[in-house]
Order: sequence, then C-alpha cells, then structure tokens
Amino acid sequence: MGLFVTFEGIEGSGKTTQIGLAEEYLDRRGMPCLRTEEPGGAPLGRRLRELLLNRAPFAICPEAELLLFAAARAQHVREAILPALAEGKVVLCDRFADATAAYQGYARGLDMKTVDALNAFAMGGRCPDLTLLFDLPVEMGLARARRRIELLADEQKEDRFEAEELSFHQKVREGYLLAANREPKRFRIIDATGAIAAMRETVCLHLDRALRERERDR
Ligand code: Z5A
Repeated sequence: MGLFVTFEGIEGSGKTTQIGLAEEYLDRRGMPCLRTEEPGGAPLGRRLRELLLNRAPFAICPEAELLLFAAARAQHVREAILPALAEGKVVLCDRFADATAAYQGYARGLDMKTVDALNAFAMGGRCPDLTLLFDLPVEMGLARARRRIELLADEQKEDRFEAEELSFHQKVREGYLLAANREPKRFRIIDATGAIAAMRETVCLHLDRALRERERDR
C-alpha cells in the first residue's frame, strides 16, 4: 500500500534539503523508501526537465508548459511512483501536482478546471497521502535560491522560473496556501523561516504520524 508524501513550496523554501534529511531518517528506521522529484524521477521527465527549467532560445507558452509538466508526471507516476507504492515503500516526492496548480494554474493564470483535469489524468487516481508545504516570505526564499544558484556552473543553473517577477512568486505562494486551506487533512504547513534542524524535527513528527495512521488503517 505504501505511503505517498510530497514536499512543496516556493523556490528556496528548503524542501530539497528536508527531503534529503527525511530520506536519511527513514533509512535509519529501516523503512524502504523512494526519493524522487518532479520534473524528473524517470528518464522522460529528466529530458523534459532540461527543456522546462533551463533558459532556452525558444518560447514555451503557458499551455505548452502545463502539458509538458503533465506528460512528465504521467510517466513518472506509472514508471516509478505506483510500482514503489505497490511494494509498500514510502515515496518522498520533491514537488508534484500541487506545483502545477500553484505555478501554471494560480500564477500563470491558466484555467484551473483544465489544470485540475490534467493533473487528475496524469496522476492516474493516486493522490498524495500527505503534503508538506514549506512556507516562507518570497523575498527570503528567492534570496536563498539565488545564493545557491550563484555557486553553480552556467549549464547547471535551471533558473527559468527564478527569473520571473517577484509578483509571480507571490502568487505561487498564495496558490499553495489556498490549496492547503482547501485540503487541511492532506496538507501540513511548515514554517520554513526556521533553522534546518527545527524544520527536520517537524518533518519527522509528521512522517511518524502518517506512518502510524497507515499501520492503523491496514
Ligand atoms: N514547476 C512547475 O512550474 N510546475 C510543476 O508542475 C512542477 C515544477 C513539478 C523546479 O523545481 C521548478 O519547476 C520550480 C517550479 C517548477 N521553479 N521554481 N521556482 P525544483 O523543485 O527543482 O527547484 P526549486 O524550487 O527552484 O528548488 P530550490 O531552489 O532548490 O529550492 P528548495 O528545494 O525549496 O530549497 P533547498 O535547495 O533545500 O534550499 C535552497 C538553499 O537554501 C540552499 O542553499 C540551502 O542550503 C538553503 N537552506 C535550506 N533550508 C534552509 C534554512 N532553513 N535556513 C537557511 N537556509 C536554508
């Protein structure tokens, strides 16, 4: 049956750092887990990631962007996520369908019914059991992300979204918070302004609780 946990948040919110710590925590507890990411996580997604995240000398309109994220997800779910869940693993996924709703739906302004329908189609009926939303002011997240990007070589930068206006990232944050309000049972909002160690404690508490609930429901 497995447990499907997604990590979401604006850029620089610390979700990638926390997913690594969560993976270590589960490993130490002897829990089989799959750490994965979107876009990526399967060969098709890794190719699409290059197109979607690097600044490119061609245009990608919002509609095409939505379809490319959906295509990457459809393959990722069927090739990696569903098989891992069927093996009883804990799947830790860095971004998933909520990112599409926040970025392409809420921030780019695409029709939300279309976004929801495509998300449902790509997900093949499997929603996350738990979504950890790392929330912090946009200025703080972007400053962290920029510091990280500056240390990378040009070909590793993946900064097409980072180049968007501050107001775009503000909308992404609002979109995430609205989604969390709509589905309070699935989402847990984590204050991402805190120290890495304090955030890790909170993440582990939420994971422990979700694992206990999974055992109880078996
Ligand atoms: N996207 C989309 O539009 N639609 C979709 O459907 C999907 C994605 C799936 C790539 O995402 C882009 O794809 C994303 C949305 C879009 N673009 N944006 N924006 P990604 O997840 O691969 O990339 P990212 O969001 O840009 O990740 P990031 O910048 O690496 O941020 P992060 O993972 O949240 O943070 P981090 O890497 O853990 O930390 C960033 C830096 O801050 C790093 O130097 C850390 O050491 C530091 N850090 C971390 N935690 C702390 C704390 N607590 N205090 C101080 N410093 C910290």
